[in-house]
Amino acid sequence: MAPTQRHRWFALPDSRSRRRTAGLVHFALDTARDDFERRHPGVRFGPVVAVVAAYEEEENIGAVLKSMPTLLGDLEVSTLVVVDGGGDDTAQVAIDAGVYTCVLPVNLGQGAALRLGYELASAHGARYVVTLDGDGQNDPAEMASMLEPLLDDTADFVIASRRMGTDGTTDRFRRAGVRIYASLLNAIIKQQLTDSSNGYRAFRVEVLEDIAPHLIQDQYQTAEVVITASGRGWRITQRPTEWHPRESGISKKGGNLIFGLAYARVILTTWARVTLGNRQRR
Ligand SMILES: Nc1nc2c(ncn2[C@@H]2O[C@H](COP(=O)(O)OP(=O)(O)OP(=O)(O)O)[C@@H](O)[C@H]2O)c(=O)[nH]1
Ligand SMILES: [Mg+2]
Repeated sequence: MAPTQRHRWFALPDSRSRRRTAGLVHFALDTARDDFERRHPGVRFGPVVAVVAAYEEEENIGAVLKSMPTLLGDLEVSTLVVVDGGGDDTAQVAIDAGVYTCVLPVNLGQGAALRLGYELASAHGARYVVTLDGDGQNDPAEMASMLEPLLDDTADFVIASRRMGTDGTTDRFRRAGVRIYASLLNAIIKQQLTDSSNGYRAFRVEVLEDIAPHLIQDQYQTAEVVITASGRGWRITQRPTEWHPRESGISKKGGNLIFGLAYARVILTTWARVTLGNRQRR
């Protein structure tokens, strides 16, 4: 039977620029997947995969990769750097460090780069995935502590907390933002997280496989991941860690006001999406 026109009253006209952008994003992702397969044919990762999304971090990422563990207990750790486009030598630094490297031809944003990392980790044998920044703010030596709740089976998803540990930031607005957004997020998802915007996280791979189809944020992705995982019933816990000042360069997330507004928008829109999705499923 031909589809009725009734439900098309409120549909927006199809936009060529939206189609073009979607097509280019697909093209960039496919190019990066091909690049990865060519660089690492038939790879099988260790059970722990550390995923680092890096955009123009040539000055910082070498030190991060040097301190990456290769074994935690009897679990082998593989490091995967997803180079998020950019015009510097981040990719070469990662390749020279001997880690798995996947290079996006253009900058798609941290959220998109991480989603590609989750996909590759899951496809090539990861059981646990740890994400951390390439700018030196997270300490790879704390990875064992991050994984502990997963290995003890007391949680499915672990978030680092600079508030329970040490916060080396000198920016008091950022420090206040961490508290304000954690409170807002806790109020809506009924958790007691102290640092929900921390990018240092450890997951069972099943959590990522479950939430990945629901993730759309390209930049301010930490809140989206927490709200989605919580809404889908995964157990979340936190671990004290140390937050170091950026090794060099500046945050690419914009000034504090822009960062703050964009982050609040992500919290509210993701919450609306997850709540609506859950209602429709019931
Ligand atoms: N900002 C930004 N970061 C990206 C992007 N793609 C990958 N990243 C990486 O994501 C990590 C976090 O980015 P930062 O700009 O340091 O943002 P942040 O750590 O959340 O915030 P700061 O506290 O300001 O450093 C770094 O390792 C970046 O290299 C991108 O498009 N934009
Ligand atoms: Mg940073």
